[in-house]
Amino acid sequence: MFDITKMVKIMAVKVYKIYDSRASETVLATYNNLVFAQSPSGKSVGTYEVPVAPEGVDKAVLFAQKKVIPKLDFGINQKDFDSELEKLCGENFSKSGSAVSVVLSILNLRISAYNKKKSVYELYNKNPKKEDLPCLLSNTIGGGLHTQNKMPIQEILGTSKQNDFSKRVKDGIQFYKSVEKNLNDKKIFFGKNDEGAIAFNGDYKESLDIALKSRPNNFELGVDFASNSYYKNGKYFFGNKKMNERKYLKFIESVIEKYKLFFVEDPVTENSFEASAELVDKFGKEKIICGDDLFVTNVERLKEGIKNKSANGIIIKPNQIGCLSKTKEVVDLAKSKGITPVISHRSGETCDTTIAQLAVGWKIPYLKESLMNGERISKINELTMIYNDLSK
Ligand code: 2PG
Ligand code: MG
Repeated sequence: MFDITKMVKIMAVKVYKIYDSRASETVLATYNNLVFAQSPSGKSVGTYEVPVAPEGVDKAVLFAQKKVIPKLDFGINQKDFDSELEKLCGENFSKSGSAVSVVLSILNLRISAYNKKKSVYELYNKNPKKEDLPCLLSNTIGGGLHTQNKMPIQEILGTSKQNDFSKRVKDGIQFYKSVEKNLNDKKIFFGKNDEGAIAFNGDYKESLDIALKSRPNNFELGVDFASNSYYKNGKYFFGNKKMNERKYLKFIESVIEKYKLFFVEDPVTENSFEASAELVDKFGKEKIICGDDLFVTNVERLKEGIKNKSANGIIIKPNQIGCLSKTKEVVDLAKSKGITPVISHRSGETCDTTIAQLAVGWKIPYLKESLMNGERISKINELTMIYNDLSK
């Protein structure tokens, strides 16, 4: 029999192939052209992440249109939605990939917010305060897989410790501009990389020296080593150095100390739970030793990290695990164990601002992003709007 409700739903929720900030194919989902969700993708990808689109974006979109959307109700309880979604998309979203599963998961949440006439963050945070706005970890000088230069460190990040969110944004921008000025003064040519971070052809020392010199007051430095990208067959190939794990750990410790890094992401490769624990043991009281490729927002890997005391920080990226409920489970577990969650953009981004909303909704203390380019600053602008609303 002709089912009118199903028909309406099919017409209302649509998915499209679109392009991200790197002009790579990704997915957009919309409900009546009123509610939107878009999916990002990474370049320095952990082995254990859910793949973006195993058979390409065209097939993923077709799969969503034919096999997934017609069977789903939208605007329902997020956990119920995500569990139905996973049944249709295959265990760990293996059939659909994360581009489709994440946009549909986000779309469900956004439809729930729309139906309740609320912002996404208000669905979770019943008593939001401007103190719930995150500190920013802003990628400012780039290397690694995101940049064509000789710097093995993927990201040099800065964070302002000021209480007021708007001052944190200003400090981050000041840091970026003062790096630009210091490079200009030295007549060093530079450009921008995948994430809008400054790209010049300095080695890691020149890059960290410039960062140290350009810091505003109340400002601290961090790095994402993304060490998977320079690890092969048991050795770390860092610039012109080739090191075994022991030697490499000593080297990392010296960099952390020399540059007073307060945030250190993926210093060791993705299966090195024990080596990472050594760094936590040494620095964990004052610094955040954070796992990204190590955990890939996966609750089982986080449990392994908790058992080994491998990290006191965890990067949170919904598309690594495929849906929002599984992401929230990881955030909740991390918080309950005193592990600091850091919600993060991907290097291939869109103007979707859901991670900014979730940062406030889930009370996540740090948001990792970059302050340049539309697809990045859109998250900061979303937080600025929330800040203004909560300041009234
Ligand atoms: C990272 C991210 C974001 P990508 O390694 O933390 O900066 O990069 O999205 O390429 O994995
Ligand atoms: Mg990383």
